Amino acid sequence: MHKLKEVLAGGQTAYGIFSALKDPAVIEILGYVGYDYVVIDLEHTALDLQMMEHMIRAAQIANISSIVRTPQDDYGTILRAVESGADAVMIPHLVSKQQGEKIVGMAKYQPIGHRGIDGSTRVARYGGVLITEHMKQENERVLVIGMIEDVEAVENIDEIITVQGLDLLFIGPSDLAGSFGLPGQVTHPKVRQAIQVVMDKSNKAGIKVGIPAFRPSELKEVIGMGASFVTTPAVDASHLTQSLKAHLESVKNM
Ligand code: 3PY
Ligand code: MG
Repeated sequence: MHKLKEVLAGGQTAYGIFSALKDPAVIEILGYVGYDYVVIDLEHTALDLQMMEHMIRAAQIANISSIVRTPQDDYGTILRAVESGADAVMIPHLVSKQQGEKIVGMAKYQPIGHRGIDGSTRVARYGGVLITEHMKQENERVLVIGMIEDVEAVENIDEIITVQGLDLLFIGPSDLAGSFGLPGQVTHPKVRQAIQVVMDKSNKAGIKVGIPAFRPSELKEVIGMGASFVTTPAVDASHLTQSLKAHLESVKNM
């Protein structure tokens, strides 16, 4: 069982981070410092699929679960992420039950979905495992995570949480705030209230929810709201920028 699944199954909070830095060494560092999972981001970066595969390989070496956030709900990226060995796929802008069924169908083999069958992929050990065994293992291993980050998704949450095979949800506060016409105001009461509704309904349905904690001060709050997995700091690239900026300022002021 990979680390994210194990931590969540144990009822503990899983700690992760979005990686925008496009480098397998960063993934190894994140694993070695003790993160449970990393989100390898294909939505907001120019990362190519071959480097994505090296980053997944690095995650396996450093015992950290790999989630690939795809640019959209497309078959080509979802399939190639799981075939490269991603432990989970995270699909942005999930807004309906129908779309949820579509993404589960792409990421999971039958009888849950209709993932394309090929036994020669990296995750199938390049043809080294029995295809039926491989399909069974993959349906146990791969997690499908839908992102809730639109007002429409909040409105449709009762239906979305009924999708069979949708394992987890992850809230995107930045886009959600934007969707409310409140860009940048992730802690606005309207946004916070919508997040609370999504968390309450999802948790009641047995679907655990993740969310970024943009500031360390938000961490306790989002866990109190019902989050089971968090990204903190939210993104490796922003963290590097801020810590280097603070360092440079402090040495210049010595
Ligand atoms: C968002 O906040 O919109 C995200 O996608 C995750 O940070
Ligand atoms: Mg987003």
